[in-house]
Amino acid sequence: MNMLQSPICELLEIRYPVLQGGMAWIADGKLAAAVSEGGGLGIISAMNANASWLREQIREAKSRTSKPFGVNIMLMSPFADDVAQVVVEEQVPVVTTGAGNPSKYMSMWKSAGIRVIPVVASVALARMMEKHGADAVIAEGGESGGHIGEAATMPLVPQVADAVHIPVIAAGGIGDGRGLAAALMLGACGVQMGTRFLVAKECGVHPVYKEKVLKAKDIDTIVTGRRLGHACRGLKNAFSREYAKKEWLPETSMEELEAFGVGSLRKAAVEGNEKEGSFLCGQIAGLVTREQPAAEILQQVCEEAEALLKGASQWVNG
Ligand code: TUI
Repeated sequence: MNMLQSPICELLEIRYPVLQGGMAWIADGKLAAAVSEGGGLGIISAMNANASWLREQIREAKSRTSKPFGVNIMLMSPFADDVAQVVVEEQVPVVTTGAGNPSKYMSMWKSAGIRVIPVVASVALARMMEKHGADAVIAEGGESGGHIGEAATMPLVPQVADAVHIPVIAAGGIGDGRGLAAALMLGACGVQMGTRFLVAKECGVHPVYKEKVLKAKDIDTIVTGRRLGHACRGLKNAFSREYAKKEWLPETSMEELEAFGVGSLRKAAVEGNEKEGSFLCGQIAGLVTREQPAAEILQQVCEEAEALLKGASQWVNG
């Protein structure tokens, strides 16, 4: 049988060229192991947690799978230095980073034999990461959930692909085989999906969160946080609407805005608090309508992409 082939499959020792996004408060050792067992690359989100929580989750993943998995390090975390050390001690095969510039950790990770794949939201950072020895980059467009940059996926991916010689993985607005096939056409070697895996059976996020993503329509997300310099995309609800209203009022101080957001990710993912929670997810939520095992998601997305790519010659005459 024909199969999708991509340089990142060899680089990461995975069957399908699909990574699971590192979702704060959501992507734990259990989800990561399920995605890796299914043939993709599962990723544990180190988010704002401390070293001992991360170590526990890494061990949980190792107990559930012998396949490679990764850890996503959110560089704005107060524990970034600590968790950067834990991935070395635990010999995690792959590290992805987000929300910043990981240059200061690169040589430590590379000499530990870790494959390093920073998330970039610009060509400039992609170039810098290649120079620092990154094995690949994830070019993430503003259709993504969570913290986002300025460019959308469609223009970002080909520009990053032209700028670097290392493999590029596309992220943002990708949730099915069409998105994967399109990403390959844009010059990517694979994709990262968050929102689609958020509703995986093995994902332990609060059921209210899953339900909200499954019910979301195309224009149900909103971007907040631009004034503080960390734009974040999530579902429209009482929390995000209130934030959006407060955000640009002259009487709202930066401190007040910061304080308003504190704890909101946990309230959504752990408590399922519909009013006060921040339900981060991508614009592709409108396309995500069914809870499925992670392995089934991977197989379906890749089979769909294979069929589309095989049929693509229909557009060429002669
Ligand atoms: O990081 C993400 N998504 C996230 S992180 C997160 S937790 C959070 N909590 C509070 C405030 C903000 C976030 C929720 N979702 N995606 C990867 C990503 N990285 N998207 C965009 C970037 C990015 C943006 C600018 C990476 C680097 C960058 O510039 C770095 C520099 O210094 O040049």
